[in-house]
Amino acid sequence: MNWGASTLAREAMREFKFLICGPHQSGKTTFMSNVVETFRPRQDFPETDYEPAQTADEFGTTEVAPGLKYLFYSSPSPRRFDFLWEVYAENCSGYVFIVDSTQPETFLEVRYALEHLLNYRSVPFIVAANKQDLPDAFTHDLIANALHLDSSANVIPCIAIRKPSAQTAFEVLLKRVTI
Ligand SMILES: Nc1nc2c(ncn2[C@@H]2O[C@H](COP(=O)(O)OP(=O)(O)O)[C@@H](O)[C@H]2O)c(=O)[nH]1
Ligand SMILES: [Mg+2]
Repeated sequence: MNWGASTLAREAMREFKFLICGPHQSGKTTFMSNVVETFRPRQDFPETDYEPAQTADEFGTTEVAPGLKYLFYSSPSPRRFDFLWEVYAENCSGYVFIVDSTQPETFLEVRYALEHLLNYRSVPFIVAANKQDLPDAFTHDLIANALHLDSSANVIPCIAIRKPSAQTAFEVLLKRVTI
């Protein structure tokens, strides 16, 4: 085996990691599956007592061009997972926080994850104010306020069930990342 050649091949491939974080049912799976090429759904453990929502989440990849790849990891946002965020945040180029805009009781959870992650490692981020198609959705401005963000520029109205909407939100993040 030619170890030197395989190391060179790895170096030639530039990979950028993105973390998708948000409360249970906020739309992480939907968002990720609409922005990636290959999607590996969450592996559940039917033989154990694990509740599906408590297992590690999905992984996805997109090969943008030969030699350029995006990797996507997703993690639930309750505080008990903060050890996971830090693992995923390592070498991460950007964060996507998904908020269910119809669930104000989850905004505090998102605010904690956002502050914790940015404090741990400050990289470009967006908040996808998801489910804007539903009549009781809070506006992205109100969500920016609830998350104590100085400006609503990073809070993108989103309907993740519509592929172009998820992709547009992700492109806003990509523009802020140095690739
Ligand atoms: N109406 C609406 N439903 C959505 C949207 N995004 C996700 N959902 C639904 O919300 C539920 C939870 O989404 P999912 O992606 O599984 O959330 P996760 O737990 O964060 O991975 C599913 O039934 C989705 O179809 C959206 O933009 N609008
Ligand atoms: Mg999911």
